[in-house]
Amino acid sequence: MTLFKLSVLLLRTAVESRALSQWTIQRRFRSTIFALSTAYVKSAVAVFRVSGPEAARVMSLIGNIESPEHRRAYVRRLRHPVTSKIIDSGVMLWFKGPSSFTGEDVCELQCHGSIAVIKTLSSALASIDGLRMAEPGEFAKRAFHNRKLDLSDAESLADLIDAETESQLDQAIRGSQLSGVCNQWMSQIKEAMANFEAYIDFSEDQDIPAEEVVKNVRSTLRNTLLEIRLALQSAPRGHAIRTGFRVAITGRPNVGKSTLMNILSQQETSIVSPSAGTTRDLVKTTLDLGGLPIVLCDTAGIRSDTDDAVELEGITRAKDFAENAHINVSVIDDPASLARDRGEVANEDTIVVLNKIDLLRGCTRQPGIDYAVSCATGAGIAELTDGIISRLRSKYAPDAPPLIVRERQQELIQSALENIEMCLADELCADAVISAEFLRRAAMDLGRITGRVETEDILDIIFSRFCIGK
Ligand SMILES: Nc1nc2c(ncn2[C@@H]2O[C@H](COP(=O)(O)OP(=O)(O)O)[C@@H](O)[C@H]2O)c(=O)[nH]1
Ligand SMILES: [Mg+2]
Repeated sequence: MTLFKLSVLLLRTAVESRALSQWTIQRRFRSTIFALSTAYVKSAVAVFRVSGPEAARVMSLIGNIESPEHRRAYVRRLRHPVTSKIIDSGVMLWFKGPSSFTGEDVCELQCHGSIAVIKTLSSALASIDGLRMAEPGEFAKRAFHNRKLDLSDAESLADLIDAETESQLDQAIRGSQLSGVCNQWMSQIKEAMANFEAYIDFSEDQDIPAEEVVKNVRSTLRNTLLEIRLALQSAPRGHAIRTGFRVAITGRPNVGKSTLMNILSQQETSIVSPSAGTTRDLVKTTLDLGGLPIVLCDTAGIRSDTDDAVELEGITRAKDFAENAHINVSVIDDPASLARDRGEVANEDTIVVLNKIDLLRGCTRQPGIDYAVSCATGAGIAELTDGIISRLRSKYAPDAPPLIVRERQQELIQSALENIEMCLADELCADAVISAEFLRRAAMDLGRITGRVETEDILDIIFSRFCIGK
């Protein structure tokens, strides 16, 4: 059984190591790429970026700058390299590789953000031999291959650019620390591996007790395990901050769900109508509530007295979305219907809102009603908004922003955790070869997060296996 397990492990790792070594092969980039780095809209300033071996020629042909100095800005008339016609006056910046974003020679061109200037400069750049327009993400890809960024850095950079709310910004900055943390975990795992390897190699000659090895490994990995578990706990929160907290608005037809949706999103997103069954599809909009990204969703009114197939499908979708939402805002317009409507949607995080208090006389507050509002007069809306924010904050956004934000990262870290746990499982620790193998797999998992399993690591991982049978 042990031999069988070992051969399966060896086979799988061999296949993975091959894939990884192909992944780390350094590609050489011969071409020089350029792109407009700012948006293609009329604006005060536009920036072009050029990267590659011909970047110096761009400085010369467009700005008449020979032998530029590293990190220096030159104010110049920008000329078309073929016609010599002046296109604009602007600033040209020079970054000598490898001290640049991509690690190659980079020239940055700042011009006026007029559409005509942008178009003419684009064609001027394209007319230079050896230059071509960059593909999406190609600058970052070159930075990765030239070891200026690792995969996890590139992911945080993308998150930083996509960030629309403060919490997404905080998280993108925190996410950029993930590669450092993974490298720390990796070196602790390698340290633990060394214990097993010493045991495998030398236990016959020197009397190394197995219990001693297991004890050392356990103490080396105790903190690593704790940190990994903690980081994994925050992963769902990280994912929610990146993609938005789902907030559903549910309730019976005509209670004012669509009206509330429009007030919260401050736009006419949903159709408001006195006739029941107007909203059928899920109507979603994204918004920033107190720095939190929210995906707010208006849903079909939930009722049983309809046999309209489309409406019934809408009701099914409404329930599905609301049951999986971070918060379900359940709207009623009659305090008496509370008992009946409660439990239509199974979601622990439900906020019950009594709407249309402008039409209600007497007591609108009663147990089970969290907020009483009027979408018509605006009464109570601010309190409701604060309530949604504080509910989300207390549950999903305490203290530090999460470290793990993507499913890819989460899966790899989860797999590393499982491999470490397998290694430490008592009966397995009895076999040092298998235990060490699990640690190697954990190290490979973490290496995939940054995309930087060093060639040395791969060689170690492959060749250390030849010690088996020594
Ligand atoms: N008086 C009053 N009418 C409201 C209020 N909120 C919504 N309505 C009206 O109730 C009707 C149904 O609203 P709607 O948002 O379409 O309800 P939904 O079916 O739950 O989406 C519309 O005629 C709205 O103008 C409110 O707070 N007070
Ligand atoms: Mg509606």
